[in-house]
Amino acid sequence: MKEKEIKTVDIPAQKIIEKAKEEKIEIVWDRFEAQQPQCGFGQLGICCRNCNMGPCRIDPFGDGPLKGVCGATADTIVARNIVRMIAGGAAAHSDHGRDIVETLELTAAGKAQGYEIKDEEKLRRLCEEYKINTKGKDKQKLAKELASEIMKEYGMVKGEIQFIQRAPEKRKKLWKKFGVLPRSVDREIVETMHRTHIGVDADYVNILLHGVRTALSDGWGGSMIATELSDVLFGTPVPVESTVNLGVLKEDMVNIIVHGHNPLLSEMIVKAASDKDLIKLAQKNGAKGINITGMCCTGNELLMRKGIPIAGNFLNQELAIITGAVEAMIVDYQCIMPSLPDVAKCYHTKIISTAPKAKFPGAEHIEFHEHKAVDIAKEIVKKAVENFPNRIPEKVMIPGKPIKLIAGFSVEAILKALGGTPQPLIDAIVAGKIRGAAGVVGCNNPKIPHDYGHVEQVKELIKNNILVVTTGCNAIATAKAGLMLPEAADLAGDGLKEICKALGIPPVLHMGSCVDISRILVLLAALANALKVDISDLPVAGSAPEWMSEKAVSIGVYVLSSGIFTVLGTVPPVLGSLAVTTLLTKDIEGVVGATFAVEPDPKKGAQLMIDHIEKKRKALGLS
Ligand code: SF4
Ligand code: MSK
Repeated sequence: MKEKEIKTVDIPAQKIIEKAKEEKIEIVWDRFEAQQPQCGFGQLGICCRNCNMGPCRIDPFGDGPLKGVCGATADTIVARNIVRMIAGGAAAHSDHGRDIVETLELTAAGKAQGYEIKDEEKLRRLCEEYKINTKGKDKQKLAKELASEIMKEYGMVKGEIQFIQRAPEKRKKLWKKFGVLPRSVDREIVETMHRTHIGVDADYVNILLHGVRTALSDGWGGSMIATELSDVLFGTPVPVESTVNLGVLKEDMVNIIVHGHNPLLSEMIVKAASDKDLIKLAQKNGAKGINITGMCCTGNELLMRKGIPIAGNFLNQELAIITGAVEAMIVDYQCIMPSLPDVAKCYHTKIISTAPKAKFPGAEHIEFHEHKAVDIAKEIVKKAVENFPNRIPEKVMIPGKPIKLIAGFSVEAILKALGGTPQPLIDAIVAGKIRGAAGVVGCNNPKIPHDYGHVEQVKELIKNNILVVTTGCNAIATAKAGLMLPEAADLAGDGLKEICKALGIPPVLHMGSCVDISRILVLLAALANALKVDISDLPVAGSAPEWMSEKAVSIGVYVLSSGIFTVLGTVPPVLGSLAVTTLLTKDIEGVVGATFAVEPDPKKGAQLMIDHIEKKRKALGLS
């Protein structure tokens, strides 16, 4: 098929890839090609660098060594490697969450410039969950107490993390039975690093069970904290219209792209961009104004709450610079290619890093601090505005027109669209108009044509009357393909089409950034609780057609461990151990009630999800 042979199905991106070729700019696909053939030991997960007697590698054909110097087998090595990936991903999400908690604390103390508590109702609801007495207390006092309670979740000394209580009773009992209830966020990550040290845990089942516990501390812990407290600070998303693709850049404006994952600075950048003096300066410099756009999940955060247009997902980041129209790309952390400053050198674009924990050689660093967030944001926007006259008009190419979309489907917004309860959704599922729901999420990966896996799989699902909820790079990919418009219901099967038209919603609902997969967990827990069943009984499935990051590994494992069958579009590095592969794709069903499947073909992957959903419907006695 033609799509499989090209680098991307994103048409504006194709034009910029051509431009990169003409201008001899090295981009991600060139480096991917230069890496071929990639290391077979690494692909199978059977190399170990956990101590200096190594590195060791296991011969997958059985002709060479079957054990590392210490005696570790392929099973041990593969299990250790994959849980270290989980720990990396859980750490990234959860540390992001911790940054939000700290800002909430500073906001409560009046020490965070420009921040306020936007969603007091959610703040009060969360306080009640944490058993904080809310009577007679103002939002400042409550925010202080909540931040202090939530901060304890990171290194708690007793009990389990609070949000785990949101899961259905059956699920909690199961997690307890298998000893995987997460005790605190940091503890599980630290214990993963301990267990995988030379000479500690060598039992692959025991190691993987701890991987489950670590991933749960992310999904029902760090990520959920990041989502909930971002809503408290910046507002809970409601449906909002916007636009997407590289065409959101404007030829006559100062273009600023905010990229990464954390909304703390980018929210302030949006504020700073409406500063009258900065707009005047932009006009003085020959631009009509200042155009803020997003990239990856920082983009998703701003899109969800403010309707800020989004320029693209993970594999669009270098291409955005190659348009020649970007005055500054402001980055925080996660999924930021270290190649950006090299690409930017060929244009006038400034790459500005802002997080003390994420610096990039060749980028300018302007450190972000909450106590003078607005001042810093203005300083950064000013740099971009002053850079506009340096733009080289002959190098500018904005490829095509943006696509419209509707985003902003928080759990609260979905329930509101349904009239306040999940019952209409349940009724539609029971009646068979909607066969079930699928969460399709995750990154881009040059191993798969950019966006092809996402778009084809989602189209196939909605065609078969499966409602799709999405976050992260899948959300951006499907939006670019026009699937986030109510009109896209015409591509859905008759039942889903009827429901979408009645509610005026698209068949693909944008639920936010990567940490917002926690919203999907909350929604599923609400559905399972309403039906008095476990999440694993619901006609739902998950998928990550183009995943690449460690965060995606953690997500995959907490989604699976929450009882959701999950299809992966790229192969995780576990095939070097038959035991680990069998456990993850088969035997784990007996533990968490779900398995992983690996299917690079997105349509076949969709079929696996559809079959699973139909199996679950049958088990529930639905037609
Ligand atoms: Fe080799 Fe064992 Fe050291 Fe790993 S921990 S590098 S397998 S000796
Ligand atoms: S941005 S983690 S590439 S989804 Fe959240 Fe996209 Fe994956 Fe990053």
